[in-house]
Amino acid sequence: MADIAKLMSSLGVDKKMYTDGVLAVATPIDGSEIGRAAVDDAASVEAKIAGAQAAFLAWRDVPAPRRGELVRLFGEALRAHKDDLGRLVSIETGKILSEGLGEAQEMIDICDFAVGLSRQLYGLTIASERPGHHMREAWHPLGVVGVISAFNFPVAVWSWNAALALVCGDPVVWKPSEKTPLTALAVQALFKRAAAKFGDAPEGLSSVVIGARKAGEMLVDDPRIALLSATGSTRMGREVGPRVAARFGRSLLELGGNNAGVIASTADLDLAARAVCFSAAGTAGQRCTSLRRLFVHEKIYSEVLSRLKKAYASLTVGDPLDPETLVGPLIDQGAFERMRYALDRAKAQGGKITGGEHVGDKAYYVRPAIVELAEHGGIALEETFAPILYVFRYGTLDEAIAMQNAVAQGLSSCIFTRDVQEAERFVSASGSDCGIANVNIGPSGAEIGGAFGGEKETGGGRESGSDAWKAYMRRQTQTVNYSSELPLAQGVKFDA
Ligand code: UN1
Repeated sequence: MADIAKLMSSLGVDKKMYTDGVLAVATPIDGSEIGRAAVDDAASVEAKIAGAQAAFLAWRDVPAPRRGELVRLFGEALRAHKDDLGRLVSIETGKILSEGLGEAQEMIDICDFAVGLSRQLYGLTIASERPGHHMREAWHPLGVVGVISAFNFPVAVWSWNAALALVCGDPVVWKPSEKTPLTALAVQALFKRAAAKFGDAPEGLSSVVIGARKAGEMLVDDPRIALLSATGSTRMGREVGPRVAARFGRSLLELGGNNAGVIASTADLDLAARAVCFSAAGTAGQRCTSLRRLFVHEKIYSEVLSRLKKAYASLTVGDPLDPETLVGPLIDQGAFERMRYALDRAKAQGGKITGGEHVGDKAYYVRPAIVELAEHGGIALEETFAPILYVFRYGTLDEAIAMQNAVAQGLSSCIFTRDVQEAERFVSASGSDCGIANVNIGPSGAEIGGAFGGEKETGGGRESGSDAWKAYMRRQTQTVNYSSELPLAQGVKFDA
């Protein structure tokens, strides 16, 4: 693809890095090869971890607002190259151009957030029970952060981690998905430019390791990786979590989702149908926040289904770089086969399937599928990374909430209603059990300002906004005695 050489050169990537290696990279647009990335061997992963650790020793003493300046410069580089990076994301992942650009924008947003944060890494002051003492809580840099990211948000999820980690004083070693190394190399090149502008950023502050499982395992097992942030399947998290815990490292897991929506009888059906289309069919169902299960009130079930089927029929499936396209290809053959498998199982469960066909004969384009199921169970309880929407009827809101919560995952959720009681009930303590609960918007497409992540098998981690930064720092409780007495806490006497 001629485009690639131009994009990579404008983004500043050395040609050798992506043409001379052994890792073949294909675009899901037509399956053609777009690069051969150089792969890190064990010695080079080791060198990058050691480099990051050395960088940590210097970076932790740089004042946080100054660290923020580096992230500001990086955000500027992203702004200047948003179009090229967004296009590269589309080519490497198959998401439509508008979403590729959105991903680059999400990186810019988190950089802005982190720059402000660099002056707000606040701790508490705490009242001491002892005279002449004060207590406070300080947040210190934690150490090297390892990031393992997935193909579907190949660069934004890294940036959520990296922007926060860098202002918190932590270097980052990044292992991107083997399916999307080119965007990682491009982002690393942009970071290098920002670091050069910054002037005295230590070498090793940000590095990328390209490779298979072994490279990821080295990050998981290395005690110098103070925090391992991993995004991917629950199966991956089940391995990573205990291994990091075994060395008492910290992990931040963002794993599977099986996100649901409830359409109540009072909902604005037009708005709900549009939101469902974006969150279930958009990104070809390959967001961890994609809508996968829909509970529709029985009174409006037929109306909603006919609207959805009509809207689905008009979705343009095709080349993600074409501005008319709304649904690009699945990432690869494996994804396509998993979709087929899920639809076969749904059929065996008595599901009524609309859509889901293979479109064209090159690559893995599919029509998004709607599957009407009578019973909530079986394949609908599993996350299939494809545009399949399972639809169910419900009678009472309690019933809908119970079904929506009756899966192993707990990432995102939503309700469509104009009834304030229903909306509040859904987001209450006994409502949705997910990390994200929305009213009158779909479960996907979160802004960076909130904490992102979920409960249960989603892994419990929180990234991005709010106080997610605390995971990247160590908390220190300090008690300072500024008197000449030595009173002991809890009134203990010990007169030696
Ligand atoms: C992911 O799919 O791993 O909320 C991240 C969203 C995006 C991030 C998705 N902002 O859909």
